[in-house]
Amino acid sequence: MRYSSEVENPSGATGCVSAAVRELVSENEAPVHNEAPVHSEWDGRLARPRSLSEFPSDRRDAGPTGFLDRDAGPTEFLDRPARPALWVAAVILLVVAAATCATAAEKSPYQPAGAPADPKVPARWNYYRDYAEATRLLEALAAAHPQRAKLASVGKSYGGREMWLLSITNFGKGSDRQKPAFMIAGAIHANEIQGTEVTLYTAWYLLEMYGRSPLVTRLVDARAFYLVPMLSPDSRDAHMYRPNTTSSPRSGQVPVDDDRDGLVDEDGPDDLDGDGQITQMRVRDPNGRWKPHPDFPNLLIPAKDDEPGEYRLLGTEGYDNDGDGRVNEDGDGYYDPNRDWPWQWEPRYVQHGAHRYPLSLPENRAVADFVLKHPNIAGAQSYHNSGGMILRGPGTKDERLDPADLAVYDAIAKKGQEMLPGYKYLETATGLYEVHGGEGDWMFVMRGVFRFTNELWTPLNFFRKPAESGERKEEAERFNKYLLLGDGTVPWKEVDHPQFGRIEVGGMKKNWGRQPPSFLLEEECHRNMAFTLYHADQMPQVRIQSAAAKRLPGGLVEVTAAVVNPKLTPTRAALDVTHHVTPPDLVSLEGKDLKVSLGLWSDSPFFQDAREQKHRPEQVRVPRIPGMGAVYVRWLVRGAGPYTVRVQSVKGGSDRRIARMKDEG
Ligand SMILES: [Ca+2]
Ligand SMILES: [Ca+2]
Ligand SMILES: [Ca+2]
Ligand SMILES: [Ca+2]
Ligand SMILES: [Zn+2]
Repeated sequence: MRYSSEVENPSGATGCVSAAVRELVSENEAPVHNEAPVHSEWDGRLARPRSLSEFPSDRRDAGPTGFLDRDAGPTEFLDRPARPALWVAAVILLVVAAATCATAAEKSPYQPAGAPADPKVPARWNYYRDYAEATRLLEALAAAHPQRAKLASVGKSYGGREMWLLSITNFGKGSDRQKPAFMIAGAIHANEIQGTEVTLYTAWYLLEMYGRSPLVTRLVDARAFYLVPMLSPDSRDAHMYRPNTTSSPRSGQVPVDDDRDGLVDEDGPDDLDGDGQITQMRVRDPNGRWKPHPDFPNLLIPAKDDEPGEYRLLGTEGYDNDGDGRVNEDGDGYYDPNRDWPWQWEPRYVQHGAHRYPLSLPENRAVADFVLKHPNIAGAQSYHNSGGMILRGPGTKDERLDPADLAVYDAIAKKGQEMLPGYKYLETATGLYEVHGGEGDWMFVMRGVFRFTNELWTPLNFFRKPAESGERKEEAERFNKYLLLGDGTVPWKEVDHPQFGRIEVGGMKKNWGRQPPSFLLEEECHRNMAFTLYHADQMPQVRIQSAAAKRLPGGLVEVTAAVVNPKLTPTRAALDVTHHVTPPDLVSLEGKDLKVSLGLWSDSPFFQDAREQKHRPEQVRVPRIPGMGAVYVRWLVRGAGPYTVRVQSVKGGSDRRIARMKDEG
């Protein structure tokens, strides 16, 4: 059984005593869990370690034990041996104070670089949370950081689980909808479980590092994060609590009649030895073509061409539940939730895994509706496993990216390759395989969102070097033997099979292979999070760099504004501009006593190739503000008085500047 890692206040105690309780609890991962989430009682006490100068002056001089320095002014009376009673009393008081409060007031924990040692919501990142526990962590984060996190559900899964969305931004500095937003979607393929942990870690890190890390603070102030850690929550629990392999279930739990026999999910894998693992079946057979590996006897390898074998492989653990002569032909699902999205969707006979029609799965529909209602999403990340890849679209070979959009993807992903050793930047269609109806293409092509899919976990991590070709399985066995101390496999053992008689089952356990073992999980979370924070920082952010008015002969005034986007990503992708996915950016001029008679914009400060906007010239529609670039807008107006220049971008945020005509002082 696992327990909640987020610590809550079990006794309602306050002050130094509960700080001590907290220390004990967080160290021991005590199985304490109340319904009430972590709340503000912790806030003051667990605030960031204060600098010395913030302590009251009398404590500032206290040594590590709480005794006062003899040379300091206030201690003078202690030097007088003539008042032993007072002296003793003072010592007793100080000892008591030290015993109760020393830990909290004077010993702030050593902070490692990276994540804080004293977070408001303690959490550890070397294990996997089930749905309920992930839910509790999200609730605890939202409760502990109410100014910066809101937990909501975008809908319910087929199995009735809430589809959690944690929105993170500094709500005191504007609502999430006014800011460029970055969305992270975890584990649409439920067996790819660490996608959820990376997303949860990102939430935890953004909230706990706010005020500690300048970058995190800036991002949480100026951007919004929409985090959906579990896109397939029903199957997450299925993977954990039902017998499975590392690769199952990829599908959600909506029943499907895979073999068209009129029954649904009637013959899945079966755990013949009852160990919770679905492994492999073998039978000793001189006509079989398999033999044990000489160094790793648990691993079967093909016998040499001229050599007799010892075993016959019988497939995945299980038997023929429905007596149709086939074993394990219709398990959980089956459909692929990442073939369900409305771009280049194809039916099952073209695209394996397609369900009934685009967004016919309730989980995807809920997420898609949320995305459609939030056009401020400018960047996105989804997490899958495995292999160590940073993937971008297109997912089908007949599509091409505009070179300008490709340049943006390349720039971000190349940084990602540095941050994620062993990860390769690839195009899905040509680098991995074709995907019709993938979530990523839908997000980019139909919502204009620059989005990556990371295939988490690279076997390079086994020994931090590429395996010799054809030696992947040996590498895994070596890693299992020396680093997992043998915990990663089920040794072959005999069982009685209803159809095959006396056979053996054994092989790899479900909890590694596609997902990292405990001691490498936190690193995977952190590195991938860092990549998304880089991407989120590079989302567009519009700024009015300058606004100036110049009086022309004849009573006209020329107002010129430079609107910049000092980030790598343009306010709209080239594809967005071409296909009118989102509205253009608006640069407007307002003033009580102004009448605008002409509006122009140009990519050049000299207004070469300027374009005029004839209809409503006071609000110039700019197709996009390029990444690391600027757009210049000019108006001819009649009148005087203060004026306001405003820029509004669907994906790039907004800015405004109030100015006066020069001669008005
Ligand atoms: Ca069936
Ligand atoms: Ca088993
Ligand atoms: Ca069957
Ligand atoms: Ca079966
Ligand atoms: Zn996947």
